[in-house]
Amino acid sequence: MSVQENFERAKEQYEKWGVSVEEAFEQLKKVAISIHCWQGDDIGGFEVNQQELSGGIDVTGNYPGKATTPEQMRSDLEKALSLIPGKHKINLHAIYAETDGKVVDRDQLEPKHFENWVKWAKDNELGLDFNPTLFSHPKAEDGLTLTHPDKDIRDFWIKHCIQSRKIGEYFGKELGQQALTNIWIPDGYKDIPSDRLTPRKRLKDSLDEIFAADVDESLNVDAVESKLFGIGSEAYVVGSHEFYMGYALKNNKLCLLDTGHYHPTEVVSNKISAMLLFSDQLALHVSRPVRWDSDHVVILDDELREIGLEIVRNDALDKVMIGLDFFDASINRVAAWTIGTRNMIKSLLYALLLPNDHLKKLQEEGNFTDRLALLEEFKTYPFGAIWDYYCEQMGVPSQEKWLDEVKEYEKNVLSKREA
Ligand code: RNT
Ligand code: ZN
Repeated sequence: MSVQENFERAKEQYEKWGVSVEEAFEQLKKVAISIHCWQGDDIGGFEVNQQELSGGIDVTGNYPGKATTPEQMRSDLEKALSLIPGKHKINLHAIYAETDGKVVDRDQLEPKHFENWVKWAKDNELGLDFNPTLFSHPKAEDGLTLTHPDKDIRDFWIKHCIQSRKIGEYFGKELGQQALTNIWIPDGYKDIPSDRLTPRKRLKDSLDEIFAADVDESLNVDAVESKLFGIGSEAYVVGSHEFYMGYALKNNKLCLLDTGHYHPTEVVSNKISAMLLFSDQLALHVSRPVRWDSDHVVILDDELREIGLEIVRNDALDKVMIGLDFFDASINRVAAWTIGTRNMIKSLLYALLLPNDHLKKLQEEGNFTDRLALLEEFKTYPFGAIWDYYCEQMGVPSQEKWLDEVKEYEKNVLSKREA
């Protein structure tokens, strides 16, 4: 049976529940996922004086063929994007600046250092998001940045964050699509602090200074990303969830929730409805923690499905900015992007195909038997047939056919790169 025939049959099954598959497609097409560039080069960046990765995050694996130049990275992204249905955004970090062989320190970065990215984004009809890079730098060697006791070091990073917001503003202006600039800092301590308050006060003051700089909010919106622990900051992270939740609510900033940044059994899916009652928007870093914040490639697991459901059934597709954050250097990196991003989109489609109003009603009526029974039965509905058809409609390969294209690309391009 053809993809089309399978689709027609599958569609009937969803339609008997009053679900419009076409309407689901229309909604899904409008969702832009913010695809993180750093899966492409193991968060190396293109700085002239490239530093080793620091900040308590780690990438493991040495699969050949990683991007070592901006041109290579853009070419790899284009390959991945050709295998992912929809129009999306690319999420850059400050270390991906192009400075023409000159050393430009982070506090001196400007929009002009991202001109090539903007041109490329225009050519490929992509939006861009941004992140200041407060790690992999001599001034972040002790794991402290915006909370550093040394004012000069704090000032350096404050300046970097202000410049970053201006770069986000430039993206928004050039691309006609608002950019999200997200601040994540590694600051924390390996062992039990004797003072938890002072660093947090300093973080609050640093953020106040950063956000005092004038940036057009219609072009750039700011987010702050919390964390529970990192390598070397196991006992205490200054920018905890409570810290940023309070800060964001009070200062009208977006909270960014990374799915790997909570206690192991704590889930982001359960936070979305709560947070959206108190703020208009929310940002996500969808990742997959395996026993720790390991940043494995996102798979279509229970939690990803639950995140999709929470966004869709709460009518929050335009309130939750969905970004990805994983980095696996043990597999083909173009495949990693493709797998993770396709899964994120799949989870939204899965959610769009459920009779969510009916399921809500069952709960209101206290009919927990039907609620459980249906939620379980829908797991084996012919979702794959709908997904395959969507992919073909959107001009990208269905099923695992994309893998052949990645293999071709590996043979013709990636394997020819110097190790
Ligand atoms: C680290 C944070 C942060 C980084 C990226 C590279 O734990 O998740 O978002 O992964 O900025
Ligand atoms: Zn993150």
